[in-house]
Amino acid sequence: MKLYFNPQSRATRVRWMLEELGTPHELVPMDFNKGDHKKPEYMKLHPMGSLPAVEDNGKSLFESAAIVMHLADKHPEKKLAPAPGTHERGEYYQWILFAMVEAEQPIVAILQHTRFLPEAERSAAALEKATQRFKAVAAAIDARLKGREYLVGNAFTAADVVMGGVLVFANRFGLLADFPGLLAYVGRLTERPAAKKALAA
Ligand SMILES: N[C@@H](CCC(=O)N[C@@H](CS)C(=O)NCC(=O)O)C(=O)O
Repeated sequence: MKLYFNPQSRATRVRWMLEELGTPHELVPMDFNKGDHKKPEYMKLHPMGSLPAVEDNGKSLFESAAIVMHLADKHPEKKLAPAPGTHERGEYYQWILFAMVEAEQPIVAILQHTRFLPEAERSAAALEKATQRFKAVAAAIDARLKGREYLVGNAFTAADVVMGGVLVFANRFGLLADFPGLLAYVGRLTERPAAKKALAA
């Protein structure tokens, strides 16, 4: 399997999953500065020209969480996804979508309005809104993790890879400082050998 990869991108969560599974893979380096991700060849794999995408036997997939979930299903023997149709499977979808839709969005907005956007385009109001939203989302994840080590069924699953990918990114910018439970969770996840390998800069 080929993973189109940049260490400063969401491709790291797919790499983490591949490492958890022990799936042999090739990292195809993508240089954002050179615009590798917008070259016609790559745009055939990803219609938005974003990372990550994977390619295997002439077939490709994009969207980081979709790739992670697909990999978990391809290897049921690794038990990184609850069985389809069970309540735990529902919770697994719930937390993966919560990570992608509810958690990642305010994190990106906070970073845009503090670092990434040119100063003239930053908005104090948008920053405040995203900050309040992130606090509520972080509190919800924190509450879920009270008395449990992982998000679903008290075993490590691909939901932790997706949520971990999002929270590790947030933590890099100090956004988890008020949430000791989330810091402990991120600490547990990043101690895993697969995470160490995948998240190393
Ligand atoms: N929802 C997508 C987001 C993909 C995305 O925005 N990737 C960033 C890097 S983390 C990117 O490639 N940005 C450059 C661009 O889209 O032009 C996913 O999770 O795969």
